[in-house]
Amino acid sequence: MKLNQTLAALAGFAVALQLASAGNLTGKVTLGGNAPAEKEITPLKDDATCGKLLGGAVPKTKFFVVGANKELADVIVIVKGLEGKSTGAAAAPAALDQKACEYIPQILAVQTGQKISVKNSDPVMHNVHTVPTAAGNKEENKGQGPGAPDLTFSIPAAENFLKFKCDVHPWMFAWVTAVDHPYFAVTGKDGAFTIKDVPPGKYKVVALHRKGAPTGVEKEIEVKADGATADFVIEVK
Ligand SMILES: [Cu+2]
Repeated sequence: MKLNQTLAALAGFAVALQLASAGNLTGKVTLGGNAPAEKEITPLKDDATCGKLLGGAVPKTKFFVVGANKELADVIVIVKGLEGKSTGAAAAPAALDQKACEYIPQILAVQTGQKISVKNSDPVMHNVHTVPTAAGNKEENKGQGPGAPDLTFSIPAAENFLKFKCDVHPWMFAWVTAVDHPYFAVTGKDGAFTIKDVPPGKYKVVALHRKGAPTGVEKEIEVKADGATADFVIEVK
């Protein structure tokens, strides 16, 4: 075996070893306290074109998506201390849709540099206007008429809850968190999350909710080959 082949084989072996010892971080996020009642989005309901797309549904804010046992969706859980390991440039694009004049989903997390494909499913004009606050991320504003091709965005620098809005419909928002590595997840309606293949080690993990404390709730964990668990409670102010 030539030296290059030997080195390649060794490198492959090292990757396999690392993956073999990496573990999944799983857990559940619940809400502490009672969420305030969601508000009806009256301008959407009353809008001549968008209102018709609702099919009679009453549009409401979705600030707290809470289950019967306080399971909290739309919480972004991030392992800290792994910055600089983004594989976003090679990752599959994330998707945002504009449907019945709302963003779906309204809470999204991506890697830095990952493509975000934004669709317009409506027979109306939208514009996708990003309003970043972190250095290194620039404001963009692109119109998207009915049937127009998907728009592509990407966020170069890590930022929590970067606002995507539509200037035509002032109630339309999505909040996109960009993380500088792949070790994060967004909780589902069951409040659960899984972060796969975290390299073994001790970490701080933060759970962020858009209406919670900006610094989130932190826990210290140790990931071993059989993984780790961490549950969080997000308190309502
Ligand atoms: Cu719009």
